[in-house]
Amino acid sequence: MENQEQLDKFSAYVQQELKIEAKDWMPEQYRKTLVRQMAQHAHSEVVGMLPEANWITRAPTLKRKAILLAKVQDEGGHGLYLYSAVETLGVERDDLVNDLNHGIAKYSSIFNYPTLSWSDIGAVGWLVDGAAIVNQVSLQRTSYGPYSRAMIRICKEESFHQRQGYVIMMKMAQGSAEQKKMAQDSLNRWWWPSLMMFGPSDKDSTHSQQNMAWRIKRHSNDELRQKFIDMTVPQAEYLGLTIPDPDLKWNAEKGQYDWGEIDWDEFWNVVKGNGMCNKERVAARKKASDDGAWVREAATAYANKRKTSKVA
Ligand code: BYC
Repeated sequence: MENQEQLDKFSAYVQQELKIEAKDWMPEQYRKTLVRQMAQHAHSEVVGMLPEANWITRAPTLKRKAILLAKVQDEGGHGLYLYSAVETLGVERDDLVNDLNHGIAKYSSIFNYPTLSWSDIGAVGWLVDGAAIVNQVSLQRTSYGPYSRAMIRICKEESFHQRQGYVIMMKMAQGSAEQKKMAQDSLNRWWWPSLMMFGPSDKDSTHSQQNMAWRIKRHSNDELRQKFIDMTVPQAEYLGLTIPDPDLKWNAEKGQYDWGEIDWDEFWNVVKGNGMCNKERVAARKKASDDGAWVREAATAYANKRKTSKVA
């Protein structure tokens, strides 16, 4: 049973920038929304491995291959920290993964777009990891301790990911005319989906208000999106590439960029499962799980055998 006194005490506690830990009392709705967001986040890390893994065998040099392998492996690790952090809220990781494998769970819309060329790997690192960092730096100050600590570690690795993507983009943008064209094409295709990663505009965001009050979210979707744009436009200029937004211009009065309208129909279409790669991504996760069933069975059989022999 939750009473107003408990809820007020909880709110006052998070307002003091104190962290909620796994065994602390929390409103049921706080727990539920954290499970929702953290599970979606964990799934995003795991599904996010797929578009990049697509290029491991085709990386242009051995060095690039080693770097990409390390990055993709890091994303798997991020998924593991996050699944562990969600489990502190009393849910089973198997159930969360099961929801993902059956297409019930949400994950970031961005991973439903295909990686068509090597420069897409640059664009993913630069823009997708760049957007993820802006969001996750803010989440380092989230009120739930295990999530906050996972974010601190993840952000360190994301910085390397963003940098490796930008280095690929530099190489492509300074390469032959054909390579520069590829880099521009990647920017054209990844720019708007990257802006969509921050979620619906504040007026359409269902969870923001309550989650900001509970300090789960520290900045609104639109604030973070603006921050990402202001940070990334000069980086595109340095590369000599053009952001595909005719309405983009510096607003000296506000000290930030003005920019065009996001295609929200496209966003919701992808979120609802009708993006270019939604079905392919879920099928790939399901196949990985089915292919790995024998490993889980063998590990369980071995654990049972050890238990029996110990008892004996
Ligand atoms: N895609 O009320 P709102 C990475 C949903 S991976 C899909 O604003 P909230 C990487 C939202 O879930 C990093 N769905 O929600 C990995 C909600 O639906 P439900 C991924 C979206 O939670 C590999 C509804 O729309 N980062 O870096 O307050 C390789 C209403 O939205 C999206 C995270 O997961 C979306 N983009 O705010 C490379 C960050 N946006 O649940 C890179 C953690 C919204 O009511 N998550 N929806 O059915 C968050 O910070 C927040 O959940 C969001 C949304 C800002 C994304």
